[in-house]
Amino acid sequence: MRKIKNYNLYLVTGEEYSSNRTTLEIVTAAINAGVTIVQMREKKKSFEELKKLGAALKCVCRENNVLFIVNDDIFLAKAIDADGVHLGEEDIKKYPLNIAREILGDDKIIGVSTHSIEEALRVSPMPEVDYIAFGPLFYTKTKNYSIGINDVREVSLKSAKPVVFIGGIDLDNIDLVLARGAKNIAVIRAITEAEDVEGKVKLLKNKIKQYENKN
Ligand code: 3NM
Repeated sequence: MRKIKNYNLYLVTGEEYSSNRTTLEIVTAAINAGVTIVQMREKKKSFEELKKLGAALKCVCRENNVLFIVNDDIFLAKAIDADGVHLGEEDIKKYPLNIAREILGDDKIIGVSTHSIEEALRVSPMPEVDYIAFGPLFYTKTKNYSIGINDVREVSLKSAKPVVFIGGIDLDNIDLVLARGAKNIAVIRAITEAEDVEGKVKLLKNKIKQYENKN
């Protein structure tokens, strides 16, 4: 269960970027069109609201064999029996990875955000870590900096675990990332802000497939 395969289109949710559609609507459409991992990341909802939404999202994910990851909160991930949790620096300060692993158990996926090549190469070999995210590559509304694409190739080659690239990725720049060896792409707005969510997912998936077929 814990092994993450490559060539995923990974949707991170964000109701504030969903143009008056619910996260459940966006996720359902995105899964229909081929998203393979979903992370629930809703910064404005309470624990109880997240528990309810999480249960519904997990249901759609499970029916479609899609991994369901919860952002930030180990206890929420455990409460809704998600497939795993995605942790940032602040989360790890509160609950070091060995504690997070103890709480979650061996079967759950732990992903960790990284923002530099040094951090990526330090974090990826840790035994508790199943994948890393690397970004933000491009300008994105949720961060006040971007790190660019210079290290995409090296991180792809040297990371001990699968890498999910994130941050401002959309159809107009995804080739720059994939051509440098990226195998997994995560997005919020490229999908949540799309007028035609299914159409957009299919286009992004096709890009990832093109590079998968080349390898
Ligand atoms: N984490 P969009 S970038 C949630 O680099 C998140 O750790 C990032 O949103 C990181 O695809 C990011 O809309 C935002 O740019 C991604």
